[in-house]
Amino acid sequence: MVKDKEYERLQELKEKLDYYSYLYYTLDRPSITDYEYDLLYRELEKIEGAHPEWVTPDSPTQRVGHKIQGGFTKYTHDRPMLSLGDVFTDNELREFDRRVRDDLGGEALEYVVELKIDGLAINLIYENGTFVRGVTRGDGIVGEDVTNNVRTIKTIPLKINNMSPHIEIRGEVYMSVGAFDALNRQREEDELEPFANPRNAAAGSLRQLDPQITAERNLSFFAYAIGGTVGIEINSQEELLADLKKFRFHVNKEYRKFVNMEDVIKFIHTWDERRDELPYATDGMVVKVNSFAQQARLGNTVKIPRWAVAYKFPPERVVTKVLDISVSV
Ligand code: NMN
Repeated sequence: MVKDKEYERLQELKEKLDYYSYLYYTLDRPSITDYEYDLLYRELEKIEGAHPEWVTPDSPTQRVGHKIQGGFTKYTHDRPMLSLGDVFTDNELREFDRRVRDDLGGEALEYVVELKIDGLAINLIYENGTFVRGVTRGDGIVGEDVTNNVRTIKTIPLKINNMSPHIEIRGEVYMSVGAFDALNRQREEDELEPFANPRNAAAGSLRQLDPQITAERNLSFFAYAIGGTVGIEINSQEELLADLKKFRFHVNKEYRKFVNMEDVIKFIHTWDERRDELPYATDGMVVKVNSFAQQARLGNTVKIPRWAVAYKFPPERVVTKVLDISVSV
């Protein structure tokens, strides 16, 4: 009887701590003090210490697990993780728009435009509301199972508000500018080669065999897509982003919906000018046809979807000054 109560308390603590972490890390809106959180955490550790058989990988105490022996195993994605076709100019965006409209027989459509975060794509699998696996994109068909490292990322929920027996959530693991600068400062102090950019740093950090190192690297996650699922009906990208938020994922808030390409182009240029203000690196913007029914009709080529395109920002302008004399080459 007492044991049952203790077990119930353990479940309650796991849920509460996961929820408080979500408020704290994903929404940036904690509802309890760190002191209160730490007391609950310690209570959970105590119960788990007395009952090691009750410790499960979805416990908040298990975010940092053991070292992986012998490298990562391969995992085949249920649905391929396609890459996006790149465009570099406004006219290429207009061409994309013309082709999409032609293929849809001239019917009305909407575009959802999102920032393209410069990190690495990952596939997260949840079963009955619990995180079970995290896999890198790899070649799009087969990726590497980096579950133990993914679990260390605080904005990746261990429990979600969706009880589908199988759901794949896709998004970007990235390193914020703050975390990247701190990491490189530390590496310079330790006389190690600094990382060239936040994407390399994120990729290197996610592929560590020791999750402790990944945990220290302070990675983050934005969700933006869905892969194979069972029993979920979502009709558009806009609806998907709203649902991902409800499930407890961190969704980048800068996305907008448009009905014509000229407005998309203006929006993209606004961000090209302002992207230095963002606390994470971006390398472009993604334009997606909003309706999933229209996406399905447009279909995919072997490698890329025909309903989305990535506009790549030109490389950031670097001003070189030598002894106060501007040098032009
Ligand atoms: O490793 P975790 O459990 O995420 O905690 C790290 C730090 O963050 C701790 O100092 C903890 O107190 C704090 N934290 C606070 C809350 C809160 O709701 N006040 C939630 C998650 C973590």
